[in-house]
Amino acid sequence: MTESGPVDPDTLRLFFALWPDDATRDALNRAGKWLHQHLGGRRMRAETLHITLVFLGSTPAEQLDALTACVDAAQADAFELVLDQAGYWRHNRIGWLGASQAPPQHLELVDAVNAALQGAGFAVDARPHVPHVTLLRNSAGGEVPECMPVHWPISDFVLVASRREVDGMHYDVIRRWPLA
Ligand code: 2AM
Repeated sequence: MTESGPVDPDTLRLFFALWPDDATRDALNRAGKWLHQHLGGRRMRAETLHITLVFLGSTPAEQLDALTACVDAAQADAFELVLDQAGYWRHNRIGWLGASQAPPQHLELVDAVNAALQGAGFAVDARPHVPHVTLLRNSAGGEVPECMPVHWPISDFVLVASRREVDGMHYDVIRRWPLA
């Protein structure tokens, strides 16, 4: 993951994401506190919690208009995501909350955004999408308990620019698209 490096005002670090409403954010933040008691590590700040749909990384700012225009054509339906599984990935020391069964609408949304981007000539990540909210970083891991499900009503998706500041990553939602 490349989140650091020199700041270039002509380059944006971008990703498409699901951004929680206030009630879902509270529920995710509570899940983060709970998982932290089991796995330790560094909790993500409440205002940063999200699910990445498509990661773009460094993108020239001059491509922003073309990027948002092509995604205007991506169509997908609203849905509810049930995050019912906590987990830990040793390779990146992340503690996460995810869906044991991602609904088809979620995968269709990821496919629609990827297809729109590819059609406009943007390079997208070829790795399979694993929907998850990162709750903890730098965790040593441990036994992952059963979790209380978080029900997240999804009615839109967003484009986010990330900035590294002294107190950690900051995410600016720069565009929002409603789902049908
Ligand atoms: P993570 O939480 O699993 O690390 C902003 O950095 C968001 O983009 C995070 O949700 C992060 O996922 C994801 N991300 C960062 N680098 C990535 C990469 N190289 N490929 C895919 N997703 C990435």
